[in-house]
Amino acid sequence: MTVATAVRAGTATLRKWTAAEIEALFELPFSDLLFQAQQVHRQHHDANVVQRSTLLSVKTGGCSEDCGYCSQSARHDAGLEREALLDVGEVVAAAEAAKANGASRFCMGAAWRGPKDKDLEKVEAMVTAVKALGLETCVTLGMLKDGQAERLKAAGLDYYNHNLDTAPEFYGQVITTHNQADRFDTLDKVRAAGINVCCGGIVGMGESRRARTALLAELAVMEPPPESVPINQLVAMPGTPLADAPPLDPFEFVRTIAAARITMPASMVRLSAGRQEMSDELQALCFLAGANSIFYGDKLLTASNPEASRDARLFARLGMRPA
Ligand code: SAM
Ligand code: DTB
Ligand code: SF4
Repeated sequence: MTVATAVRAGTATLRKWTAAEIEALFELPFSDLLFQAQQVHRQHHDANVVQRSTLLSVKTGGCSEDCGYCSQSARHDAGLEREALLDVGEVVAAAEAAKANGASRFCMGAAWRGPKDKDLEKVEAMVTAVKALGLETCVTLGMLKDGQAERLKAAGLDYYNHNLDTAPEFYGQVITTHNQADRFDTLDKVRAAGINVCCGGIVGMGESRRARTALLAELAVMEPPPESVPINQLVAMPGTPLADAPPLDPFEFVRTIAAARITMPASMVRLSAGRQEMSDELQALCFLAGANSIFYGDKLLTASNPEASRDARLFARLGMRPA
């Protein structure tokens, strides 16, 4: 059965996608690819609804890792002040504001290789307090040790974000202080603890199309696929090794979203970092390609994101409903 036949027959979920098959999706005429993505999208989701998650950096800068895209690595000079872990009260105030603005999920990020047990106590308190506000909870803290995922689950954690970031063949050119085997180890711990998995990657780092398809293949063959799949467009942060990465063709970004939608039909595909640099028209194409979630609020972790009022205007123009 060809990819197209499988998609039309609605059996796409049963397929083990290979990078070559996903490359064939990328090679389709743009309109054909978007048509397939729309069909899959509408079989599994309300095509006019967008879920909104708000991010907060609860521990900024000074990270031991060397991820080439990241402003928070201690090895790059992106001009960031290194900050201590926030107090629970500050986090609750930000979560209340996010809820008042309409976010349904609150995601707390820390610039760590992984949490120390002592730090985790404070993060557990944050998770419990944010959950008590009636928000879904998500954290991204780096690599977890045995027992830490269970502690987070007991505190009320709904989602753990841990990205594969890029294809195995490109990974070592971007990050040398950990590898994808380490990432899978943490993803296994999260899944085993009964926490929903949020896992995606970054495009626009100078990777090949083949690398983009290999990343999607790794995500799509997970059993089960991640519940949330953030597709980040590189935000080229001054002072990082990727500050001068050549910009990606916007249509290639849309193709990446469409291929994520087709290969992971039931997942929430999040149009993640990079929206501030996108036109409304490009974002509309991403929604047409099957994106149904965004980061919402004027800041990501350290980079800026569109103001809530700009998103409200965009949704109104497109007749889309936030969730
Ligand atoms: N330290 C933890 C980790 O690396 O897993 C959690 C925080 S880290 C900032 C979370 C994710 O943000 C990364 O995996 C990467 O996908 C994304 N990210 C970081 N900097 C980015 C940038 N400049 N542009 C796009 N995405 C970025
Ligand atoms: C994800 O995939 N993207 C978010 C979230 N998970 C933690 C982070 C984007 C960071 C963008 C750059 C910055 O704000 O420093
Ligand atoms: Fe550290 Fe995460 Fe940034 Fe890598 S992406 S340098 S692990 S904060």
